[in-house]
Amino acid sequence: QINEAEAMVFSVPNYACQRRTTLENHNAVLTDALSLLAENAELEDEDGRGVAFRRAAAVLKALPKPVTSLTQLRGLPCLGEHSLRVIQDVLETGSSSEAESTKQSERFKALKVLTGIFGVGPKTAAWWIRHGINTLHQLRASGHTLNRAQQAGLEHYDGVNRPVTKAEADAIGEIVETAVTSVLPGAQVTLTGGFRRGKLTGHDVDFLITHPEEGREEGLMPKVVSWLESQGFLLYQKTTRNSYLESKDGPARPASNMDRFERCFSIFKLAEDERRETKQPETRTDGVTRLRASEDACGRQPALSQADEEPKPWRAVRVDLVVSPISQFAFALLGWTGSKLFERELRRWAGYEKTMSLSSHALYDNKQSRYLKATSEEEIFAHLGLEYVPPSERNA
Ligand code: DGT
Ligand code: MG
Repeated sequence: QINEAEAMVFSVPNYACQRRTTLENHNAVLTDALSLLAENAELEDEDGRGVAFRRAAAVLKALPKPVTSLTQLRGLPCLGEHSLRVIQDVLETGSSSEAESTKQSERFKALKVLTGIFGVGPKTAAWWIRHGINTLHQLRASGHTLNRAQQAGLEHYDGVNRPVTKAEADAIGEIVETAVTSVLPGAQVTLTGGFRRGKLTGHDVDFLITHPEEGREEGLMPKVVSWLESQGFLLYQKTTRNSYLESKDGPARPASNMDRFERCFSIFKLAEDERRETKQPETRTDGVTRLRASEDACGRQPALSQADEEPKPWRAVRVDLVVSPISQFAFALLGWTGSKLFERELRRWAGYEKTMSLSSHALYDNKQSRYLKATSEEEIFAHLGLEYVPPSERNA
């Protein structure tokens, strides 16, 4: 037991975008419990409660040392009564009884299984549960009509719910790069999402595509998708068109955070040999990187989980593609790198502290009634009066 008087009292700024949050987490037991409760709130379609738990977890992720006593947390932001109760329970007993009982509840398990189907959200899952459907087996047997996304989600359930490794993300990056430069030479592909923040695994792979000449990116997505489809890389895809420039009020103040880029939600078919071999020049010449990539790619899951099933020479991977004009690229890059909470906090900071509106397209200054241009993420942070935070420190 550490003497309370000796224990360090922590201090962190209010907004996650003012903090540097690396992947090194000294309070994983606490943040796992709070994240589980956040996930449960989101699965129950109670986003407000979800955000409160996410904010509390993010504060603990930013601490330089493990928390040993509640008094160290005095004065910290975003720690509500409920979160503090959870923290106290973990500090006193080693685990959170609320998180543990939630994890074991039939409802949580059912919601998690059903929303694990690509194309199924909390509302659909809750509706199914009300109609006695708690498992994939029951769903299949029920004869409920599924839309195209859900059908694909059910068919590729195991692949879509298996973590994607960095090696697999790089292999898909190569395929996307080949597709994009085949249909539009000079176009550029950037890996965004969690992998850009340095995560070693992810639930999907996110890419941002642009062209250095404004306007050349128009109509690019259907061509990329056709190319990928013709090569047999897509198990499912749905493309939504850019409506930002077409909206009636023109490129006026973006009304919501809703993304209006050309976007493709897809499920990729990634062959075993592609997963094993990363053909990027830098990995080919760098023995160490390639060795690590191969280890990741043929690691535990395939051999073990598919041992008693029909072995597949490929796996399914969720991939998101977004096309942005170069004039909005910096905003899109910032908006698609995450984490989700970091993004939310950036927008909250912009609105409450700066009277500005930030989206993945633009930054609007409500006081000056004008857009603030930026060609880099650094410029956007500067407009917002924030110290620049690199992607690897946006893991809030
Ligand atoms: P993951 O994939 O679970 O390992 O983790 P992330 O951080 O890659 O999360 P993901 O893939 O859900 O989203 C990546 C980032 O893209 C996320 O931080 C926020 C952003 N994002 C996702 N969906 C949308 C959207 O519909 N609109 C906008 N503007 N941004 C989005
Ligand atoms: Mg992602």
